[in-house]
Amino acid sequence: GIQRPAVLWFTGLSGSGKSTIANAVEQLLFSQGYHSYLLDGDNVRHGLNQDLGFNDQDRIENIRRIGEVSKLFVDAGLIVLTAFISPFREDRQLVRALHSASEFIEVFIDTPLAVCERRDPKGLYKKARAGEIKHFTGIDSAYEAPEKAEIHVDTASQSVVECAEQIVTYLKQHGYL
Ligand code: GGZ
Repeated sequence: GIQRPAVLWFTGLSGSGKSTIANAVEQLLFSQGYHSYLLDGDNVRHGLNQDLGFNDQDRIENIRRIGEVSKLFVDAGLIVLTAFISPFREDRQLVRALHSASEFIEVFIDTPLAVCERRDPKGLYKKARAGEIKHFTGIDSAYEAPEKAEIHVDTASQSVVECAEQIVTYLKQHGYL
């Protein structure tokens, strides 16, 4: 169908569900005939940004490059989804400023640290607690939660599919779809 291009900029802790929910949104969009593209760790941190790690400077550069790439994909006419922790408010603000106002939709995947740590799907929190991983977000590196995200997703009260539907509903109500 006809779509107004934009970026859905997911932010949240490791294990919060960003990638899972972004994938579910992509499936909904695809099944309704819309064209989207998902940028995540698999296709960005392993390629374009493989020179970057997790200290503050590298995270800042990671987000800066992803912001620029998201702009290119929006210019190409797509609904772009990005699934990165993007822990620093200032960096998200810089990406927002790169896009025109209605093109940038911040999506806060609000899952408390305690829940992410209990899930610990890759065992990374355990390693971070043991000091085997340094600068881990939420443990010894900051996560600055958004104060005015366009979409606030409460993962405790909704299933993955309901979270995805909340986001697609927002896009429809605001004239993107
Ligand atoms: C946070 C880390 C770290 C550290 C490796 N801190 O749960 P995951 O595994 O799949 O998602 C995390 C991912 C975070 O990369 P991002 O590019 O999203 O981060 S940022 O936006 O801050 O640049 C986690 C893994 O990489 N990982 N080390 N120290 N997450």
